[in-house]
Amino acid sequence: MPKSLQELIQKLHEIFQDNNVNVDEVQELMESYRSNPKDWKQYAMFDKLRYTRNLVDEGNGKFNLIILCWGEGQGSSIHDHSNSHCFMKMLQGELKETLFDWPEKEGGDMTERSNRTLENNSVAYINDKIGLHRVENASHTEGSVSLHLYSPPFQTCKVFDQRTSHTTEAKMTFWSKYGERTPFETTASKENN
Ligand code: 2CO
Ligand code: FE2
Repeated sequence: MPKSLQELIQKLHEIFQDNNVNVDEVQELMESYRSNPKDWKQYAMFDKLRYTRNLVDEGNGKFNLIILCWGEGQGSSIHDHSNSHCFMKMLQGELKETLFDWPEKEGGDMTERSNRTLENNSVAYINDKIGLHRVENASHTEGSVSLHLYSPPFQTCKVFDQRTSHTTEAKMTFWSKYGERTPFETTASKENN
């Protein structure tokens, strides 16, 4: 059982040396780490306008490990994961995850398939075969922090307008990398989903 985030990262590197990802193994490993804010607070930078994406580790090119900070009421658009695996572990607070089917055609409303609340230390998994999701911090009193593993890493994803199903490409950007705020020039206008 990893006793720190550093130990978890070390074990993830070992697992991902193998080219076949075993989803259950990764999910169980991430679940077995008990969140300790001392391990990750250097990466946890909040913005008052939107959720932030903070790069922690590039997994030897096999995965990206990112800490996302969700202020009160902040959430994502409906989005896909560019054919990657997405693991999402709660480090602090709670997040609401709402699942959607891929739209069959543009013009119609996207209806919710289901939703659930992710509690601290739990790990959720999604990929494009499972569907699309929206993630939000519904709390009015507490920020949420989550640890995301994407494999392979991706730089863009699709975002969807819930009313029309209209699809656009969004660039994935980092608010910080390795605990250092990303210079303003490289994070232009269209951050996150
Ligand atoms: N996929 C979103 C992002 O990386 C966060 S929602 O959880 O997968 O910005
Ligand atoms: Fe997502």
